Amino acid sequence: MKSTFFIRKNFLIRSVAPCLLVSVFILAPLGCKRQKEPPAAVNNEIDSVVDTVGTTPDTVYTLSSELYTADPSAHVFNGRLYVYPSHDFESGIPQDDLGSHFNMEDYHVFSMDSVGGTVTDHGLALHLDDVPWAGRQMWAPDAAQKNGEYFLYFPVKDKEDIFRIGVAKSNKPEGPFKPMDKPIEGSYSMDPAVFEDSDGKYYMYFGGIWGGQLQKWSDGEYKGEDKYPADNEPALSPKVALLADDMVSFAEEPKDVVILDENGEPITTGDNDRRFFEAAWVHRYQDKYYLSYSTGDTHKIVYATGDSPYGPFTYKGVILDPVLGWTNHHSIVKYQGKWWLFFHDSSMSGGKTHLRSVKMAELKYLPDGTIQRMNAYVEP
Ligand code: FUB
Repeated sequence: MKSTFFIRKNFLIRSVAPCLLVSVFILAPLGCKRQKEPPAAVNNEIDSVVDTVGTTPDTVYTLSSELYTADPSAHVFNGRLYVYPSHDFESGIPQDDLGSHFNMEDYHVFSMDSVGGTVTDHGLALHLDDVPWAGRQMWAPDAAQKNGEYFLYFPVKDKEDIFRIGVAKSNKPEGPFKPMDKPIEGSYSMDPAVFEDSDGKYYMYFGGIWGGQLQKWSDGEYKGEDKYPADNEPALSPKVALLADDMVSFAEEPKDVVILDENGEPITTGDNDRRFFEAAWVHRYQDKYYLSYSTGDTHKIVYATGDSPYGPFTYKGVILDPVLGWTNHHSIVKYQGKWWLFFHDSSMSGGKTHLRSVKMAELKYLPDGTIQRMNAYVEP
């Protein structure tokens, strides 16, 4: 059934109890209560009107009841499922359109050896204070492994308040990670996602608009001011760069990842329901590359497919309808024979946008390779 609802833009900020540094807890299907109909209208500003047609997942698992976490990047290393999230906490910074309220300072890594089993929080993996060039706001990370070494990629603002992408290394997937003393040369903006192709090449996708600062860059240079293409022009694209053998530098200048509509035309700036906002993720299914991303101010996770890791990618549809909270950010991984969507929402904090919780649910493909649209909205 198709229904229409309004998305809330602002949420109240309150303090929360301090989080435990290291804990082990059971992966509880906390989110597996049946989804209720979203409210017909909510308080605060009305931000957009969204059609919800997604199917409710059978089971939604919440990974931690101890920490607020977000932006989950999931990978299978040595047969175990590892999740690299942001670590939300209450810093008291008021909410704004630049995401200043996402004032995170460290990362924890989660892991599990079965879906529905015990989730281990491996404790502090990296702290802002350990990164010599970092200023503030440790946002959505990702990880990769090569030749027994593990790499944590993290966006953080430098001391001039410009987002850069850093790398930290460990000989264990859970860390702790030791950061390089400079960000990746030529990196900018945020939300790095590293994709390992079947030929052993690694690509980093990155970028995000508004608080993600992508609109402040052109031709790889920081311009300082916001510059968006006109509504009828091609939207700003996520970026992709091949990683060098050392995994801590780019082997090439970052390129635009072009996203096309069904007519082969680039998706435009004014197409808020489909244009790229942040949270690029790439995975492979059968013989296609799937680029998925958040539409930001229309709060969806959508996807496009292509024949090369560089694209172009053609828009296909919605993966995840808006969740409770402003942001929507995800990853997709195959584990123990099934595909899983990792995402977050603000249900554990009662709807506070900057205090989110990581969840996972099975992702299903239809026979033609399209992804079954999901709705995991829960009321606060
Ligand atoms: O968590 C901080 C930022 O919010 C992420 O980098 C974005 O993708 C959004 O989820």
